[in-house]
Amino acid sequence: MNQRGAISGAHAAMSHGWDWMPANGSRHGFVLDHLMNGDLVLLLGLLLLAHLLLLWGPLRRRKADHGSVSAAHSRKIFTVEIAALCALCLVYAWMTLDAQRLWATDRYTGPSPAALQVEVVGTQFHWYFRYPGQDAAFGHTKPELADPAGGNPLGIDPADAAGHDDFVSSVLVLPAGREVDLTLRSQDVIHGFFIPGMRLKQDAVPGLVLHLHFTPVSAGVFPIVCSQLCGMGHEHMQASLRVVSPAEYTAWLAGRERAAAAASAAAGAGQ
Ligand SMILES: [Cu+2]
Repeated sequence: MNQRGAISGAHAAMSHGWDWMPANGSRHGFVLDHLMNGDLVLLLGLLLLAHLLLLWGPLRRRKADHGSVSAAHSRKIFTVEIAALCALCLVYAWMTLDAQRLWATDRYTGPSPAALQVEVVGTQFHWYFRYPGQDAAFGHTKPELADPAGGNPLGIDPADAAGHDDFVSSVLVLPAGREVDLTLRSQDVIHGFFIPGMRLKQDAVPGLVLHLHFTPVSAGVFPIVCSQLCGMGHEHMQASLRVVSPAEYTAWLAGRERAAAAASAAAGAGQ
């Protein structure tokens, strides 16, 4: 069993029914949940221990002041307190390094070349998801061509043939079990692309092209929200991730690609 499999099993064993997070649907989320639950239990234990030490130390020292504990013993108590605090610092350092190692494993390793490519664009106050079509290449976009009412919210340049089969969806549809590489952009201000059920959060920043890769493993519908206060309509900036079986995804993709091809042909005939 690999590390993720082992941790996935551990997560199942740790499911107590009082978890406040939504059910996890991503492959990497099991490791994150395991880390967070473990750290919270550890921190609760340390909190209790620290308060016991805080009570125990002064009580012992008061006894020393009344002569019932020798000066040498008092110094010993002080040494024990310092040692306990040093041990606590070491535990915190270990927790930090453990979290950093997990972050590096998930974020500093790029997606596999076979990962599905989807572009995510945030704009006040919508999320758009662009699929590259059968040529697997995104067409160029121009901000001045962006026209949501005219059916081209992202400003896909009709002069670029690579964009003719691109299609834009208001729902992010992905097949379960396949890695996806999201290309994240913003058209206006900073938005926060957040899928709690996938344990995924990344800002979309104007002028930057950022990537986010993950593998959904559970079929279902997962809310997508904006985690940055991006304007007066911020609370309406919501969308959905629909994770389906590979067969359902293939059928959905074929339908959308046919529709995009028909629209492109109609636009060409109208010119
Ligand atoms: Cu936003």
